[in-house]
This record gives sequence, structure tokens and C-alpha cells, in this order.
Amino acid sequence: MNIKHSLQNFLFRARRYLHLNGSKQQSVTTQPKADKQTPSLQLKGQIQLSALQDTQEVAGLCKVLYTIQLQDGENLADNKLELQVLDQNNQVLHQQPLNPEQMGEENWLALNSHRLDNGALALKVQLLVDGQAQLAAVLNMTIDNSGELAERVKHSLARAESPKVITGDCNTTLFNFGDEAVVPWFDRADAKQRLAAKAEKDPFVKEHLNNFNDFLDEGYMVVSGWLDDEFIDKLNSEMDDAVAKKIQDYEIGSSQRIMGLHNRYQNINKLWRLPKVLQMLEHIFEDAPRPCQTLTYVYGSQQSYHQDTVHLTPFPAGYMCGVWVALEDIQAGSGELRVLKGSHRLPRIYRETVDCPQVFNNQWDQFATTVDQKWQDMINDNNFEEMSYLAKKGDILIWHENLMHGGSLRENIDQSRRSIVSHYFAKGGLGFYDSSGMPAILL
Ligand SMILES: O=C(O)CCC(=O)C(=O)O
Repeated sequence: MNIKHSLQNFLFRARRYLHLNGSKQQSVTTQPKADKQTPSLQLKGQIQLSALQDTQEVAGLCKVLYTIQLQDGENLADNKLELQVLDQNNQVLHQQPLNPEQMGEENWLALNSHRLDNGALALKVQLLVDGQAQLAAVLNMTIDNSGELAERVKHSLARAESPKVITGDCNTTLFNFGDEAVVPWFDRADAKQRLAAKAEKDPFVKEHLNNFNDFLDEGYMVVSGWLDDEFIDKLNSEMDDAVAKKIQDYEIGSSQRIMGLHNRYQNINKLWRLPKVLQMLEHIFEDAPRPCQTLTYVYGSQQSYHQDTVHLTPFPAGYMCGVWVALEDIQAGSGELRVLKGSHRLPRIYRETVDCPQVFNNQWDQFATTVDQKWQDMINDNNFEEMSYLAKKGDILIWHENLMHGGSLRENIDQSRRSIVSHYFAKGGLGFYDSSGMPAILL
């Protein structure tokens, strides 16, 4: 597994190097033809292709899974194998060498859909053997990167010559994170003036002006009264059910989080798409929000201070928010959420910033000595005020993507701290998980 990933990583970096040095791969519109001198191979097998996104409305990075399955007995150890990705006009979007060991394994590629035209796309993935197209599969989809943010992102990615297809490692070198043209309004020097102008125009912004000011000044806001007790009781019952069923081997009393319960439970799904939260995020992003994941905690997480930036990475930077919902009155000593006020203005730390390798198989050792260490140094070098969050049942905290936050120590180990965290990206941008180098899976 590691050898495979190192090879993919090496190939990725080699391509990037060539790219930066001007030897950009040319797109060709013809299918590779067999050499007339050699008898053509008739390979038997198939390619399985699927997208982890609604293919009717593909936006941002679309994770596509492919498995090349050869019929028993086919041995390609001595052949030159390549993966080719094309559009319906046979325009080559991407080509890369493949290892024989990759046959039969599930692999991923990320379609960088802002780099393609909106509208119908027949994505073709094929195997080339010694330059000859052998097996192919087609996935039909509709690309829809529309709106003002998507337009700005399209131009930014075009200027940066961001690849149309990404494999092996999604990271910050593929996009121009320094592009001033895509900085969100709330991260700009004139954010306060922009907010005042928004409040003039929009009653929702006017009503929540204090919340928006908190978001600008402190990096988070807290809203109360959006959830009624009856709904919260239903959420708690769903959490109890997940605990009783030991979903994801949940160990009662532990700090373990249960992931993705919105896929299983109706009310958690409803919370994940709560109209009021979406409306608030729409004002923050000036674009529609796309829910990403849910994390359910029965007890405190005890996570150390971190920025989400490196784990749930939006491009452009800033276009991701975390939303933390209290399902009970939170008690001191339960491992309450804590945040460092104003820390969202710290530099963003990515793998590239501190030369940290991709994290595979939950091996966080190098991440700890690079990224974690850098976070700790930044916290020590500053003097942020800590806010220990004793939320009331139903309170909702929304944090800026770069805010330092974490869970306190569970001093009272028996005290629960029931909460659900969801993360949201902006529809016009794109998302990936920089720490693991994977494209994000978004609704
Ligand atoms: O709830 C907590 O203690 C921390 C949650 C968190 O850090 C996150 O979801 O990013």
C-alpha cells in the first residue's frame, strides 16, 4: 500500500515538475492506434467506474472510483500500462502510468470540474496497453459550476493551470492559495464596511448583525433558539440508538466520535441540512453551502487545539465552516469545546507549509511533529483569550475554517457532552482533505 502511494506521489511530483518547467503534456484528440507491425492484443476484462457525488450536478472536485478488472490469466507484467481519461470529444484530460499491481484494486481520481465546461460530460476512463486502448468505461454526468464564486474560481484555476484530473495526492500546490481575487469578503480588510452594506440590504443580516460581527472579530458566532426541544429529543434518541447498536464499534464512555450518522438517521440528516443554518452559511459564503460530514460525540473529544484548514481544506481558503450543535446543557469538566478568540487570523497551516507528508493508514507521527508542532508554536507566540463553551441545549456555534479549537480534558469522566458537528463548503469552490491528500466528499 505504502509503496503504491509513494510511487503515485513520485509520479505526481514528476508530472508537476515537468509542468512547471514548460513541458506541459499536450492534449491530443485521436485514440492511440496499434502499431501495424505488432499483432494487436485482445484484452479481456472490464473497468468499473462510479462517482461519489450526484452526477446530475457535479461541482468542484468530483471523486471518481475506478477498478480495472482483468480476466483470470491475463498477465501484463511486461507491458507498458497507462490510464487515460477523456471527454466525449476524445480530448485527453489526463494520462498516467499504471502498475500491474493496481489491476483489480479500487483507485480514485478527482475530476477538477471547474476546469471543464458546464453541461453534459461523458467521462471516459480507459486502459492503454503499450499505447493501445484496450478496456474503457464511460460515466455520464452534468457539470454545474455556476454562480459568481464558481466563475472567480474557474478563472483562478485556469490562471494557475490547475490539472483537470488529480490522482494520488490532492494538495495545496494544485491551486493558487495566494490569489487575491478569490479572498472571501469576511477575510478582507474592509469586512466591517461590507457587513454594514449587507445589513442595509438584507433583514436576516440586520437581525443577526451581532453574530456576524462576532464571526469577523472572534472567528465564531453562537445562535440560540433555532431548535426546539422536541427535535433535540429525537436527535438524542437517534444518538442512543447508534450507541446501543455500537455503530463503528462505538465504545460506551469513550471520546470516540461516530461518523456519518446523517446517512443513517432521518433527524440527524435534517439537522445537517437545517434551513436556518444553511441560510446563515449562505450569507457567510455569499454562495450556497454544501454539507460535508457529521461527527457525533456522546462525550468530549479531548482533541488538542487545531485549525480545520488542513483537514477540511477549501479552495479558495475560508470557504468552509464548522457547525457545533449542543444536544444537552454542557457541563464544566465534561470536556467542553474550547476556542481561541481571534485565532482565525493566524496563518493557515497546510502540509506544504511545514513539509509534512500525506497521512496514510492513520499514521499521524510526522503530522504531529510538523503541523501539530507549528500550531502549538503559534499558540505559544500569541496571547489569545480562551473561550470554554458551556452551551445550552440547542445552541449552535459556527466557526471560521481557520479558528483554533479543540476539546478540553474530561475532568468528570462520567459526564456526557452530547453534540453533533457538521462541516460545510461553498458550492462555487472546491474541497479536499489536505492531511490525507483526498478529494472531499460533499453532498
Ligand atoms: O467537539 C469537539 O470537541 C471538537 C470537534 C472538532 O474539533 C471538529 O469537529 O473539528
